[in-house]
Amino acid sequence: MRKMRTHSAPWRAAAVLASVLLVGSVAACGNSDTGGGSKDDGKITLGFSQVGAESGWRTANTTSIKDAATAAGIELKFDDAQQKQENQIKAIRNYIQQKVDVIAFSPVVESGWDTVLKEAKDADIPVILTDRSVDSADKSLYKTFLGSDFIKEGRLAGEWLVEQKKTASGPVNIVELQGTTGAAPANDRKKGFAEAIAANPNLKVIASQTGDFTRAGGKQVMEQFLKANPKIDVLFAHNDDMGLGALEAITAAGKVPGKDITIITVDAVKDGMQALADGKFNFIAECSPLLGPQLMDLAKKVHAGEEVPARIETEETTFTQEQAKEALPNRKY
Ligand code: GYE
Repeated sequence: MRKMRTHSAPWRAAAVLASVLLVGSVAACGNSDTGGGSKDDGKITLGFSQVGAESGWRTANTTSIKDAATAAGIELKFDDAQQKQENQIKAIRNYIQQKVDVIAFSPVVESGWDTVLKEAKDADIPVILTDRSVDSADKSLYKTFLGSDFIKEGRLAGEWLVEQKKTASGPVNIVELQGTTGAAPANDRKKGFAEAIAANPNLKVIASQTGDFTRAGGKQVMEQFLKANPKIDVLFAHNDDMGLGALEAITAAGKVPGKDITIITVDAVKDGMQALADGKFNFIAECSPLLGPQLMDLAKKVHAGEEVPARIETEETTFTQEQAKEALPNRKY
């Protein structure tokens, strides 16, 4: 800036004010170099806060996002929150401070996001929810939610069971391994499953507890279930990994998984599909982790100020043991 020739107090004040305004407007502009957002090369910067690395699904999801960012020429800032909401909030605040162009995240739990989402909105940074949603009443806090219909996944799991057990004359005892407490897929899969099995009063969930979506959690909780309940007919696990952990507990208890205990899971990652093809699992409702390409597409659109649908649902299917055998050779994750 050119130096002022006069040194009178009003001029100095005006000069200071002018430079403050100038700096302010440059900093507010998402395309400035100083902001750490988009560079002169025109690259979009996307700040992404991932839940963690708790499952095969999550690992595949992370790979999909990283690969898709590279392919789309988007600069990705990636943070692993280790299944902690406070870490995600910290990461989002960092992205706001760095003035990234777009923020995306997969909220570990559904509640408690309004404040930080409001901060992003006030900073004019569009937010995309991916994989899991939030329960905020104010839908203007984010641009779109890209992910699966978890209620439907739970329902499909339950409907399959209702069909299998339609001739059962006595009680069918079900144990349930829930996902992370407060997470959308845990809440919704539980709900969808419960709604579906209500069609047959013989089907009863006798125990339901969180295994945190991990193999270790699934194994440990299944051990407790087996100790406390002499007759378990069915296990519904909210993801493959917990089901895989539970297999160890079931075998150690001298029972045959897939025969003595019918096992239903969600996800259809490779290890889950292998267990299904091997006859250890009985049914999987698919949940696709390959959200990267769609996410990058959305990031470009919201950055350009284009309208995007408020909800984009992932397409998915279900697998029986026979279908798993067929699909396994071409399974990418
Ligand atoms: O099913 C589970 C993962 O949010 C859909 O999170 C995702 C779930 C997935 O840990 O394996």
